[in-house]
Amino acid sequence: MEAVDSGSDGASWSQRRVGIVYDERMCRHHTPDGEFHHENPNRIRAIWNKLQAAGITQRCEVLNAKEAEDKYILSVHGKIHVDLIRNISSKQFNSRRNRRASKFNSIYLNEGSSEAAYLAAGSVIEVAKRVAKGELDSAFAIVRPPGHHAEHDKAMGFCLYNNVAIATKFLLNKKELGINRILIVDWDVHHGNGTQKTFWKDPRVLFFSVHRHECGSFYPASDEGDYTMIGEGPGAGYNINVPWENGRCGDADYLAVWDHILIPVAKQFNPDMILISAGFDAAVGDPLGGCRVTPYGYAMMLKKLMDFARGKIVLALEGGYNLTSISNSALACMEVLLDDKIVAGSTKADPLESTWRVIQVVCQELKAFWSVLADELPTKLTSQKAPIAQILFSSSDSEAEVVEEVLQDFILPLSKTFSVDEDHHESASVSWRSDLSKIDIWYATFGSNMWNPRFLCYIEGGQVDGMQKPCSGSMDKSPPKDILWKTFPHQLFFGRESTRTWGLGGVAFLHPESKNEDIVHMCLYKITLEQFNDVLLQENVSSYDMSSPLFDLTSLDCSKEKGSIDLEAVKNSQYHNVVYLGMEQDIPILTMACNMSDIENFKSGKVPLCAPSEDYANTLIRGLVEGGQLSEEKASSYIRDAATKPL
Ligand code: X5A
Ligand code: ZN
Repeated sequence: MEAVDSGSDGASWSQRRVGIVYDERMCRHHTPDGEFHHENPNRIRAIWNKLQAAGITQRCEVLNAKEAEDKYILSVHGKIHVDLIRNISSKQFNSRRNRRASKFNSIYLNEGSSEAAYLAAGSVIEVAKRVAKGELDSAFAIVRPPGHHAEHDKAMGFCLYNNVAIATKFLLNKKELGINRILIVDWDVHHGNGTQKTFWKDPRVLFFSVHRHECGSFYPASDEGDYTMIGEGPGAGYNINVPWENGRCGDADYLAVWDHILIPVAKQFNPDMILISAGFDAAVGDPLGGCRVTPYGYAMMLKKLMDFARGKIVLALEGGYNLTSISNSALACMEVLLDDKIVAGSTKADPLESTWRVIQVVCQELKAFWSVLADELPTKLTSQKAPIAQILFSSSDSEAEVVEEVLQDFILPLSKTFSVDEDHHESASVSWRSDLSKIDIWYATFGSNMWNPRFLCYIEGGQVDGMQKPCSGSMDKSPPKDILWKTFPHQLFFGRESTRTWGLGGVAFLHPESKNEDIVHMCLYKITLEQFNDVLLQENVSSYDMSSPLFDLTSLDCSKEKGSIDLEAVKNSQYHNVVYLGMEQDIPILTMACNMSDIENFKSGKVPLCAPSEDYANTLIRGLVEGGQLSEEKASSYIRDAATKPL
């Protein structure tokens, strides 16, 4: 576990106004007989205590819980249901309570239940209102009983009133708040059936739920949670279910769903506010969930949502039954809201195979409503077999490489994520793509990318002959606008013993400094600076999250001036040094090389020079031949020379 500092400078206004609501009265809802129940008062106590011990509550605006007014509850629930919940706790109901509770599915009731239910709903309303008004930037409501299973006239699944649905209706009905589009993200491990029903035909509310489904056998065990349930009438397309086929899902699976479904759709939907049904029962260690999300995973999921609605986010607790897991997860989320730091603790790098399948069917189902989902997922992703972890820790990898890849996957992305300038927080993370998409550059390649089909994987995604794993592709999948070849006075050489993409054998490197006697053949692709960023990320096998670009206009100027620029965010990777090679048709030529200290490491033998594997060499030769640059024979000797010439 490693903490990564935000890098935000203390001088700027770094203190975000984050609200938090907790009230001991919500602990008075418990089983009438004192029997153990997973949904018990210690859940919110544990979270509250953890946040206090971590110094979080002291930095937040702590609000007292408020009971919701009936009129707000009635916007979601029927009168009969409200009457029942209101009266269930009074003395004369004593004997009837158990009978009443037993009529519901997974519900218990005692004399404290009504008050707790009103406080839970009222607390979410209260913080949502303050965030909507801008009195708070964001907030977390530590409430129970949970809400997302509760339907119009039905308590179920430990839920009495649907807290999040009630607060959502409240915001929409208070026109003066100016909240017209709300995104509800339900990451509780169970399907949010009650919330789905409430907004089934309502296009003002985009309901997104990711949950264990298992063909409708996991609680609440119906086909309502299936991906085919997309809403109806004007609400068609505004209900998105991501149904896991099994448990075992972890950070990589959730983040893949975020990257390929939720975040693109959120961009298109452009919510005025986000409410999160924040159950933590998908957390690793949960007794009911069976999933493996870590605090780091929750932090990343939340962080990615902060780019929308100007950060107006309200989290409301739903499920989550391992006291330690929910406390640590909640803490990680609070740290994201406070924008200060994040803790890397994830170990699984790749989504399950079934996850790609689910992502694909969801996109299929909804692409007619959300054009951003229409892009085909790279087909190879859907048949992905080899988890990165296997390759990561295979015996052929040097220890340094393992350490470096772990660094790239878990530490580096964070340090970058949190160095976004406070004042430019929203604009920087949302608009860099469209800015950089207007600028063309030549990306000069000297390795396997000289073979066009291989380079296209970086744009379109996928995998070609010889590659051990598929690429994710660029966000903008338009092909290069032009391709041309040039030679430059730099040395090509081969180093390292193996790589993730090509397996055993050295890969191509470029000496960053030019020397007259050297010559390297390069294939230049005219792509946008936005695409170049996506290529950079893939070249450097990092899971840096791109909330800001790796290489922006300032970097471009800097590289022109200095000849090259070393990228901090991917500094432990192999092609971190962007080298400027001059202009061509008024467009800058950029390539990716190592830096001089890497050259020293190669010279000293600290990192081995190593001839390319046959497969890899053949890919380069193929590129040179198909590109019309060299005959097969000349190409082979060109590669052979490069592999044997000393540095
Ligand atoms: C809110 C929540 C779970 C109900 C499970 C019933 N409910 N077996 O997590
Ligand atoms: Zn749940």
